Amino acid sequence: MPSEDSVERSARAAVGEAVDPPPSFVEQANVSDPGVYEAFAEDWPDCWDRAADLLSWTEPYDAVLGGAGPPFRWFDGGRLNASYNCLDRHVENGRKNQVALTWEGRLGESRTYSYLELYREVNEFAAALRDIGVEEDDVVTLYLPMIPELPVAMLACARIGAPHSVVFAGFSADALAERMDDADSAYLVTCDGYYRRGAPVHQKSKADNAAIGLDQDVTTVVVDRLGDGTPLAEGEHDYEQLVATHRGETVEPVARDATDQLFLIYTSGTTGEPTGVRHTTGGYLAHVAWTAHAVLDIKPEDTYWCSADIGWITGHSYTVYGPLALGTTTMLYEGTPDHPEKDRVWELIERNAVDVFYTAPTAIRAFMKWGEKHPDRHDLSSLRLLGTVGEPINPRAWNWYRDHIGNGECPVVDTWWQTETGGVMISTLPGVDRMKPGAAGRPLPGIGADVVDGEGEPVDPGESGYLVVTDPWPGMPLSMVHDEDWFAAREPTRPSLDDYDWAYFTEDGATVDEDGYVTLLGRVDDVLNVSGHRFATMEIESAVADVTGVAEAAVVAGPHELKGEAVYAYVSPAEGASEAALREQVHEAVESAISPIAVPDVVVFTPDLPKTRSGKVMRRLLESVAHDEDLGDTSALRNPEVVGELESALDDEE
Ligand code: 6R9
Repeated sequence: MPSEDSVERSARAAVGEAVDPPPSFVEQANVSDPGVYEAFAEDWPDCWDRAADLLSWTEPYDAVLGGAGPPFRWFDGGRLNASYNCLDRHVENGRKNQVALTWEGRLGESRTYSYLELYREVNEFAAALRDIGVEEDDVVTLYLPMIPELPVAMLACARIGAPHSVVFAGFSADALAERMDDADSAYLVTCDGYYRRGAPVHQKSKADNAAIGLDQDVTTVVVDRLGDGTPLAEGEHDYEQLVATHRGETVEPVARDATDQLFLIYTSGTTGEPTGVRHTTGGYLAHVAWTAHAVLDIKPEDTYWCSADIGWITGHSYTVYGPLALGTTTMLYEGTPDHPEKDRVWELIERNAVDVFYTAPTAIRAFMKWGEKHPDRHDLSSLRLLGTVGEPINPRAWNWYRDHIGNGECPVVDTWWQTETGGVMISTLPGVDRMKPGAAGRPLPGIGADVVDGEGEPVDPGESGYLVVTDPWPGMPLSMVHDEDWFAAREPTRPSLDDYDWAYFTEDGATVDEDGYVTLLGRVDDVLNVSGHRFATMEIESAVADVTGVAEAAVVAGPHELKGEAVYAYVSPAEGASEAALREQVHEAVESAISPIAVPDVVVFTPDLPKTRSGKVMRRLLESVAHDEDLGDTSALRNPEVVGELESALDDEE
């Protein structure tokens, strides 16, 4: 297990000098009362009424928190509809002409939807989905790039109570098939193709390949993204035509129980198999609306941009549901940050007068590398708040972001959370707290979290340990697909949490300082975080090991200046296999089994993998080799001679 080592390895993370939020920000902040932490603590769990109050309920709930143990039932007895909350109520409140969605397309196109326009298209597509047979609780898979039809389809599903399962567009046919099979999803919305860095990606043929291996018959809707009219097979539907057929129709939003599933999203867990996390309608929506309000300080009149792809949880919570529930203008960008020029992001912020920008450390590190001349060319004075998510951010990048993008005046929120948590759990409140570059902050009001040692005892300030969540939170999932007892099952893994009535182990290492600020140290399980995207080492490893000519393979995380972590594949080739050809095949295999993002950065060939006497591959050692660290005692190895070969093979590689 790499656990303790990886905690130690990253324990070098330093925290920079604390900074106060500027008074001008505090004055206008959605939440600026320092008493908010105490107020929540005194009134837990009823404090979460404040989050629920940001929503419109068809039926009020009987209890803020129901259930004495997992599954907890947040806002039990309440009924609501997420699409009503994101659309209808803003239209009804005289805000129909405000822009809900502004889209910047890859080919330089742009489109905006007012709340009324978005409401109409969502209604029409909801009617269309019903027409092709989708019923309440049917899972609809959405396999689309960053185009407006993606949030439209999500909200249309939400309207009729059909959980969506968004599969990141960059995932392969195999990955799509695996997720559709697991979710038993018989409906798919995809597109003909799209351009990535000028090259066409044939999305529809990936979708077709996925469907071949599935037991269920799949009904497919295709968006004509390339604009060249895709020929459709029997039983396939064209998005435009479907919507046109239902022009002007409205669909009554289905009242869902607060604990009914809003959507399903797959993430990489320790097991190596993608796990489907089911998020609820009431708790999830309340959590993301509240955190979008309190942490991201979103106001209805803002233009807000979260650069994450909707294929990941961040895009679900903070591009779609949180901002639209609050009635703001949310921006969607289809392109890449360096195309056509490396100032693309800043040009978009200037042109759209973006107020709040939320991105990932991996992007910030790339911006730093490209240099401040790019942001300096643009007027970024519309920005009021900056946020980051997905990985630890080092103080240097944090300060660069604040100085060069925020002109030293915008607070920066470093928000820690996970697919499993649904929304932000640890961050500073920008209108209340001092910021410490490199530390995410305290658990938010109403959130219980501790850093504990292996025995489950809270560690002393400055010591590293495991981050655990000690109280239920509204955005918690009801369950994982096929694993109803997921929370219970995760409890005893590591560390020991026997002393807690209930706790959730996040699989992250962390330290905490004397003010309760948490600094994250990275995953302690076998999950890689490449540019903020989660992959299980086992997932990648099995794709590599499947290549003919690979005798044995192991995949570990290595360092990467921009991506945070790099994928290192150690391959022992079969007799007579050509290394050059194998390297190519390994790249292709991972790209087709998972995604181009997961393709190994480094492939090291070695005659043998280092093994313990019981024959287990010593991953810890492979990680240390990748990090160019002292290897410590290798005497427990069955084949210690392989170590020197590995090091020199890696030197050649680099
Ligand atoms: C939202 C999201 C979750 C994992 C998480 C942790 C890492 C996320 C972080 C952070 C340090 C932050 N992580 N935010 N690490 N500081 N502010 O990213 O969800 O894709 O499920 O990843 O990402 O390791 O456990 P997800």
